[in-house]
Amino acid sequence: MRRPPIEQRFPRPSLMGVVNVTPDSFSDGGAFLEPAAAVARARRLLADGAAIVDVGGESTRPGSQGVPPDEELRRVVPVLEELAGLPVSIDTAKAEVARRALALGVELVNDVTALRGDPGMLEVVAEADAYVCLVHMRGEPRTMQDDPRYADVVSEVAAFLEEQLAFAVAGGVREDRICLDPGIGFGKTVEHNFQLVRRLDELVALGRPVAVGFSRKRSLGRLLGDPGATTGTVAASVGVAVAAYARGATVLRVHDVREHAEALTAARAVFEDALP
Ligand code: HH2
Repeated sequence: MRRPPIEQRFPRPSLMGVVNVTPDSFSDGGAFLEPAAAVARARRLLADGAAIVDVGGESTRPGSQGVPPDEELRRVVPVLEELAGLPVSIDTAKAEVARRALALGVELVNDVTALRGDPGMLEVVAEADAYVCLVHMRGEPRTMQDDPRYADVVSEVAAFLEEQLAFAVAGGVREDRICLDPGIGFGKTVEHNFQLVRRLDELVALGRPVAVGFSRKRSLGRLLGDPGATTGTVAASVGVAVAAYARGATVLRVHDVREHAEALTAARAVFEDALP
């Protein structure tokens, strides 16, 4: 089966709904660890308007230690089996997990290490002709929030994503399978995160669709005045998603799909004269 270019598969704006099959994700850890709960969540998010649901079996929250491949597989495989035939992506940095997921019909690999985490990942993605999301992360989850510094966060993230895009294409991934993501919260301060959305046009200029995942992240809670916040509100998430869309984002990775779908339908009617 030949896939259409990613721009066709995900028109602007498209929603990626988050399904964390983990005990410890930062905003919903443990809520969907049972396969039946995760499957029900995924179906709900698709019914609410998600273009795809992103199933993940390992938390990448700041401080997270990671899990071995067999534990990650044990969490996600029963969920992917139940969701066969529906639009699903796999949130993993492990080639073995991606391979199993693609064999079960997943169409996109969402790799927060942008193909650097596992030397086998590039080949797995290329061979399956899968869509792939390349995400910027400074360091690794265990340490990434230890005083992150950049001379200019936007140009450094852009240079990194351009390099990983070239690496993927050189390794046999078609360019029109690839989207790029600045990795909100992955080794960034509150100011870095907002600057990346403010200057998102500099990432859009790389010529690939841009995904943004700001949903419920702690920078939103901190922005609203709680210096110890570990999550952000749904309303703040929706606000930043609309702003990211206005700055050129194509895919918004979110936990609360219905609220984002309503807000983005209204925003799109303004920006693109797109009445349903
Ligand atoms: N953020 C998280 C996980 N995967 N993928 C992309 N492309 N972009 C992101 O910003 C992104 C991501 C972290 O959020 P979440 O999955 O809700 O939490 P956890 O990693 O704790 O499971």
